[in-house]
Amino acid sequence: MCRAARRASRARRGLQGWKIHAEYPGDCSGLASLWWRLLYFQWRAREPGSRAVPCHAHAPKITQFAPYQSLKFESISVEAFSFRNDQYVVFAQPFIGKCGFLEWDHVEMNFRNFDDINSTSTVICKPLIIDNQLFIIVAQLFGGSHIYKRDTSANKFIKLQGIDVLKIRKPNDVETFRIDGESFFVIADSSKAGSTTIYKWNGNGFYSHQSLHPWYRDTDVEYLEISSKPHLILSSSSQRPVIYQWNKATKHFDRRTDIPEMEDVYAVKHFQVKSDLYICLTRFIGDSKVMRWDGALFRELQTMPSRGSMVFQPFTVGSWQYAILGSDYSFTQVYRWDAKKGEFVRFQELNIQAPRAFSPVSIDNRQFLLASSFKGKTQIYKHLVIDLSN
Ligand SMILES: [Ca+2]
Repeated sequence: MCRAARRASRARRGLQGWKIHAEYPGDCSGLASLWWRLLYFQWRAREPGSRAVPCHAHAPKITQFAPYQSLKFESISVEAFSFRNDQYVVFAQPFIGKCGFLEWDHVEMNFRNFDDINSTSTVICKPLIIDNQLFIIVAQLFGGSHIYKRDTSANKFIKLQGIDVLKIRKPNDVETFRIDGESFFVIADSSKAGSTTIYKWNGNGFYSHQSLHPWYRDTDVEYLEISSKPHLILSSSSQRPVIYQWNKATKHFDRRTDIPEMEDVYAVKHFQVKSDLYICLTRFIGDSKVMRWDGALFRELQTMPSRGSMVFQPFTVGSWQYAILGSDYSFTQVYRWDAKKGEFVRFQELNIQAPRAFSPVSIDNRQFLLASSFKGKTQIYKHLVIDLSN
């Protein structure tokens, strides 16, 4: 057995119970080649739609997400960010009522507590860095939402300002973005009386810049560029997702179009493969979808069955493009982009109780996937790459 085969065998033993996705190397000889053929055709049998990879095309690599660290709290959102050369993650913990910050411990090789912002019914803790200053938008279901600032000399978070309680009554999502050097955030409000509102940094504080779309009970907002122009996509409980385009002259967003025949979309997230733009649309029940921008509108590319899905998150790890579809009633599905097919293929199942958000993070040349769980332990997975060619 050659080194590659021994390594593959070890990797396979270590991956018991996990789906194995391998690219058939074809350039091994003798026993190794035979073993690889077996492994490869077993995989083909499980993935009947997959095509053969040319013998010389790729070094054989297996990737997977392996459980790494389990955190003893429930969470509803997660964000990873770096600030002054350190890497942090923050989880919104609605039941305890706080934004819990963790930092990477370079010695113990795990995430440890860093600091908290205490609040009530916390649903989002969104970091925003402007001119080397760290702000945290803390969205709460009760008691109004607030913005905190990191005081680096005192080593603590201090409250900077409140957010207008007339507009923001039931925040469901926050996104941050920059246009022409100016910093903004937008809060999607899911109450009938509230209004999804964009806020702008003016050098001293954040001021409401534009309210979009009252009355529709918005669940999610996504910032993206379409043909290099800033856009927002708003998902609502009561209508199809609406696309807004930035108007350079008025410095406001104008309604451009909606996404046809897509009712009941809970959230939209975008990703890019080379120069092509795609969106993942989450539906709680029925089919979640992947759509591709064709230059004029988004067209359906793929449908994935949803079993109580609140999140369909695309993300990259190195050169791999993934998308992860959470499920409240079944296993969470990880999909991996197949460049030859130009679509996602099923990749791995994860067992997470009521997943609500995912975030990848890269630290010390290690890649992790953070998974918030609304009804169980928050989970951290490590992205493993096993190179079988060495
Ligand atoms: Ca969003």
